[in-house]
Amino acid sequence: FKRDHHSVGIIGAPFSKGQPRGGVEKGPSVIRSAGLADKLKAQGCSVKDYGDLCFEEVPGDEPVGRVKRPGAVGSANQRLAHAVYTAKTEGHTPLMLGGDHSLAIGSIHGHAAAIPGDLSVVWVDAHADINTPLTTPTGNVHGQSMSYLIRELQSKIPVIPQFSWIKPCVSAKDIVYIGLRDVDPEEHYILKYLGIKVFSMTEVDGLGIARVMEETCDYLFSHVKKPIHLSYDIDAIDPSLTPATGTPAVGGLTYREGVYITEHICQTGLLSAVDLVEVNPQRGTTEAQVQSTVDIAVDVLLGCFGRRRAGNHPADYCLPEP
Ligand code: 4U7
Ligand code: MN
Ligand code: MN
Ligand code: MN
Repeated sequence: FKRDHHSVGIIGAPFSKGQPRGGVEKGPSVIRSAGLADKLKAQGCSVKDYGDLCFEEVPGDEPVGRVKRPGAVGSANQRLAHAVYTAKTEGHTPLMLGGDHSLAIGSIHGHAAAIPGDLSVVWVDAHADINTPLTTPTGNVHGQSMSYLIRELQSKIPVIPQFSWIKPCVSAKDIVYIGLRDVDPEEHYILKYLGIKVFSMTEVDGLGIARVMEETCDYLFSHVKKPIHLSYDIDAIDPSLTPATGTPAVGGLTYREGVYITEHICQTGLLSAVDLVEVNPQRGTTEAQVQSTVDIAVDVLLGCFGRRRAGNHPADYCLPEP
């Protein structure tokens, strides 16, 4: 088991136009205010904060087919891809704070461009976010992100000029989903059609989270060990714990399961980039609900970067002599 000391490159992505609800653009600021950087440093990480990206207004951003706000989503993700690419090539593990989950397009794209071979994706979410522009029931890009990235799906993706820079860069066999429980029929078909590995909440219930993570790694490492992109939607966790999010779904992960996933991925030594998305401080009904959501998001991230519930100490710690 390996737990290297990451240098974390924090990238704030205050973007909400991949879905209709305001407030998710405040995610980066509430997560930073909860002390993320200092807590990462206290557990031995070095941290470079790249600050928040600035996204341009796109006037007259009419839908293309069903796809809403293609101009804003396309341009924000192109900027994010460049930022993630830069952080990665500068030697950091990019940590993208969203914003909505459409941002996984740019984050995964930039990550893939910065590494020599392919990457694998662990997608932790109540939802599969794999609708194509032709199957999406809502038109919201945060429910379509994966469809633009998977090589085997490209013959089913119509041309969207604002997305023409996106090069599909992930193979279906290199993806694992964890936590699914609200999947559209068309998405369920796509998952089966591509043979994608899924641990829905049914598998989490049946196998337990420890076996789910063991099987996730056995599956991903069965050929070559590829760098892992972890894309973590906070709505994977049960909405009784993380209610401040745009599309809550009952029956989610416990706090302990949610953190166990990140502890386990951390100890593979292969974690190469992380997204934490869909924290929306305007969706909680009380201050306590927002606080709980943000605190859990921070704990999930600390688990990604070496925090263990058993405790941690610096490698060079020496007991004081009397
Ligand atoms: B999230 C949905 F129809 N599937 O496509 C869609 F139910 O990033 C929801 O996981 C997508 O929060 C949820 O709009 C996107 C809907
Ligand atoms: Mn999502
Ligand atoms: Mn979701
Ligand atoms: Mn793999």
